[in-house]
Amino acid sequence: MSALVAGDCPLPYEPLDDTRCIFLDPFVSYTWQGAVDLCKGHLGTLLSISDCNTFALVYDYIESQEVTRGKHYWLGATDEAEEGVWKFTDGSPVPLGVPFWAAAEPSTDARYNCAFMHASYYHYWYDTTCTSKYFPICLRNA
Ligand SMILES: [Ca+2]
Repeated sequence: MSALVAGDCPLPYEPLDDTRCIFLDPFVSYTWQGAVDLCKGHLGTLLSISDCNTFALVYDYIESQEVTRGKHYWLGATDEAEEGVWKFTDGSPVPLGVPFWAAAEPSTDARYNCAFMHASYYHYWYDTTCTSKYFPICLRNA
């Protein structure tokens, strides 16, 4: 299978790999639910990462442009339904530990139920309040 090229992904998405498209908005920040809804509106899902390869691709995408660097991005991961049980918005389990989460993350703080990629710590994952406002990354299939 050949890699997707520009035009294979519906705007505002761009190719991420052979099958997936990515849309990152580095200009408007949202609450976690706001970011979930934004991605749904674009027929995608808020960033879901379940393997190292996808983490690396998204990392490289963020670092590839000056305007997208140095910002916190939401993951579509929450433990709102059950404290300590992290799930993506499609109900699939969120991987724990290295190389995804920062050391000692996620916290055991019951106020912190949404996960984001930390701008100044190699985009490692942290949990925080879902009403924080960070930037959205949506994924969808081409
Ligand atoms: Ca929590």
